[in-house]
Amino acid sequence: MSETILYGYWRSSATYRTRIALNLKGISYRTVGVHLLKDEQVQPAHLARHPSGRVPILEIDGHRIGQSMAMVEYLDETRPEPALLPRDAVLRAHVRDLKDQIVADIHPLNNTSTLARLRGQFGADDAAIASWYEHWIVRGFRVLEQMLPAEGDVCVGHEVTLADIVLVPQVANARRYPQIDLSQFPNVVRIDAALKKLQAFHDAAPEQQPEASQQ
Ligand SMILES: N[C@@H](CCC(=O)N[C@@H](CS)C(=O)NCC(=O)O)C(=O)O
Repeated sequence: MSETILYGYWRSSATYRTRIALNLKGISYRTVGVHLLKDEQVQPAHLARHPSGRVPILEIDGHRIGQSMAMVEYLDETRPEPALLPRDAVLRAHVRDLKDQIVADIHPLNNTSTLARLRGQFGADDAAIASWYEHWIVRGFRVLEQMLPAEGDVCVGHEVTLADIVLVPQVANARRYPQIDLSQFPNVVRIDAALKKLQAFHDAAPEQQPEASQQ
């Protein structure tokens, strides 16, 4: 069987999603670092892997996949246990609804290249960037807070799903901006704390990656 390789950046939340899914599925893999602060994602060596110019890229079963959610769904389709989507169609839709609140509606607005464009094209300084970042986190987390259950350790039902895989990395991103008061989102904070106790989530955390100690 071919080696599984995750091309990513230790602090990237999209890479963090894929690490969680690989761990949940019990797949061993090797990481190849693509340093975002050195713009390695847009260098020819990385573009040759995938034209997106982003991380992560996953090499698995002899294929390369871009987009963290395409990776996670591929893993779920080819390694069905533990399932990352409920059987019930309504619950599946709810999981995808929650997942896209983050993947589609929050994350791209606060991505590194979006923030760089705000600086480069519109002269945004650090304060303006922080305010922009906070705006989209707070708006998105207000939605999540209302959609999440008032009790329990996961986003939907009793099992870990795609929604949990994207929630924890997004909360980690939010915590990088200390002015964002997460106490206004008690359901988000409770579920994040519970999930991070699971081995697959713990081992995938940025601070557990070897690069974290090299900073
Ligand atoms: N929708 C993509 C997002 C990938 C993405 O934007 N990754 C970020 C790091 S979290 C990145 O590569 N940023 C570098 C850039 O935007 O140039 C996915 O889920 O994989």
